[in-house]
Amino acid sequence: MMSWLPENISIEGEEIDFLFYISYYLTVVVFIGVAVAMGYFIIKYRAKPGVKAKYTHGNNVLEILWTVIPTFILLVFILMTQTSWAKLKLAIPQNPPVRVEVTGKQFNWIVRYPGDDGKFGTKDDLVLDNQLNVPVNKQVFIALKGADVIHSFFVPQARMKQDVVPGRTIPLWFTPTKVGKYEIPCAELCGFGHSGMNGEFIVHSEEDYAKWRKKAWAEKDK
Ligand SMILES: [Cu+2]
Repeated sequence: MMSWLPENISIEGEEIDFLFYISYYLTVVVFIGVAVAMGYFIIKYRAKPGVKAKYTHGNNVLEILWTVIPTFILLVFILMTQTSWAKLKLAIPQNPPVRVEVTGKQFNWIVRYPGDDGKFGTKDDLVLDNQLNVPVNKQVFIALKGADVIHSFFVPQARMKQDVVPGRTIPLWFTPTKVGKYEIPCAELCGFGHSGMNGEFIVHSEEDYAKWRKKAWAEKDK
């Protein structure tokens, strides 16, 4: 399928792309159909000398049709989207291999990694500004928190976007499949520094991830 989006780099993103493209192409078809029909009627029924326009009170059959058809399409979309929604938003993985805590704060993403004990809030936690390091092909679970106002955590390539709300911890999870460096722009206007609020999402190979962990914790203990 022709792609207009940057390459997807997550397993879960494939489903989202699929849904996106269905609604996108359907919209394109309807848009072209409407534009062509409108052009045709504009020319066909243009003002002609001696021809008076017919006044119409409406057409019940048409009214019902253009209510029922879009309703039907919308219902099909809801049903199709529902499985993905339920999977991503309700079936939260219980034992994800990678866990991090990301806090949106004017105007940074504060990333907290648990140390080898796997627990947050202990002495061996590592805290980095604007840098989320993960290994490739592993489920990544992010607990999203907000320190001040509403932000939105966005990794366009992974097709993941989630509002960050102060006072709440919101789960987000996905499985990156491609090694590389990507961006985490804030996608919710959050103040004067919003445009510069941008983190790095770094997907390492398994080997590089182990190396990164070793180095990062060694530097932290210095
Ligand atoms: Cu922002």
